[in-house]
Amino acid sequence: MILKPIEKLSGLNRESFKKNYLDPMKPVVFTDLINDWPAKELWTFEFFKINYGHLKVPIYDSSFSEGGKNYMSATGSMKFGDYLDIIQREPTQLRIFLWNIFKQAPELANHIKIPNIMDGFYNEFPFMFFGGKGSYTRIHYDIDCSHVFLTQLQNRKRVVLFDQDQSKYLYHIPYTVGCLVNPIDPDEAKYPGIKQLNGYETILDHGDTLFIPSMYWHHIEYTDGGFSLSLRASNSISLKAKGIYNIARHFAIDRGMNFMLGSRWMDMKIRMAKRNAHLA
Ligand SMILES: O=C(O)CCC(=O)C(=O)O
Ligand SMILES: [Fe+2]
Repeated sequence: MILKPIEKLSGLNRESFKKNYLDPMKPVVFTDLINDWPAKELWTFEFFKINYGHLKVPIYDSSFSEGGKNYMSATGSMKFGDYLDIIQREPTQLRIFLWNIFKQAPELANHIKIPNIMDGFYNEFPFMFFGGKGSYTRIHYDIDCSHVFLTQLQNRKRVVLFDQDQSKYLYHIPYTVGCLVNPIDPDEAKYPGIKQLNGYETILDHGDTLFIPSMYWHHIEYTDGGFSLSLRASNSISLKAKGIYNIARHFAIDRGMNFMLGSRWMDMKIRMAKRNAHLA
């Protein structure tokens, strides 16, 4: 497996971003995209605890992607302040995933700004991700096919990326946006295709923004307890159409089969993933 470091740049303008990263679908880290956001300095653990600690938040653990009962759903809920205490204090697998905090706290939108590095940002879908030290968001690609701008706002996280052309060596699980391989802890004996993998990696520091091109595989490891915010953008009708198709297929086929067959459906998909990698 080869993992190349992702370039970290400041001062990128629209033209050079389009030419060198957006059009060729190449990831890059901006070190200065949010320099004008009040959130960059304001949003600390203490800030959220004092002002929003009372909110109830959905909590996820590692069963999120493991098929069966908890597949793709929250494990429970907790007071936001209690959750922040935990991730500040100790390693934990507990995460808050894809949380639109602005629905409960619309005034927070004044602390961020939609970048003008490209057109097509969805103003209504800023999501937040929180995780404890040692937790991870398993490798997946985003089902809606938008480009993602992931900004680190507290401490650091490690991100590993792969283009779609690597799907077979990742043992992509059919009908899902997930795969069998864990790129941080690769088991080459079980998944020999891993040796062919060619991807990217980076550590996001406070204030860094990672451009994840549409449909790129991403695996995120919380090297520290911390949080980030993602903004999404789509610059083409065909990407939007693909996203809608993907979401419809997921709900019709994957969730439906999971409902009927439970963990047997996951077993079937795993066999298909292994067969595809073997053929490749
Ligand atoms: O940071 C994370 O834990 C997950 C981020 C992610 O998957 C996304 O922004 O699409
Ligand atoms: Fe994602």
